[in-house]
Amino acid sequence: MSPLRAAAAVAAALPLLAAAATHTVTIENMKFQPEALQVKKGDQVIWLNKDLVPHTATAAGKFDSGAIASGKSWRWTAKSAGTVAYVCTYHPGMKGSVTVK
Ligand SMILES: [Cu+2]
Repeated sequence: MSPLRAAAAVAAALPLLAAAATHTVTIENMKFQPEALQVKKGDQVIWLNKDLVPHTATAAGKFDSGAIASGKSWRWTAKSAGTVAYVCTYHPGMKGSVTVK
């Protein structure tokens, strides 16, 4: 790619970068809130643990936060479209999903 075309490609990508949003899933009372989240490709999702016990946000083969300690958070960038269901590996009854458009 010529330098000029490369510059044009970067310029074309800038509006997308500027539009990226951050969404927070609060983990509280042994629940992911919101349980079903919709985001756009490139957006970031932050899981914030407000419980006193550690939790995870784990989608086999897609993402795995590992233990998120009380008061801590974990961040993931949505890169491909589709719905990803996830659980907390410590409390399998805790379920959530992220739909990436
Ligand atoms: Cu948990």
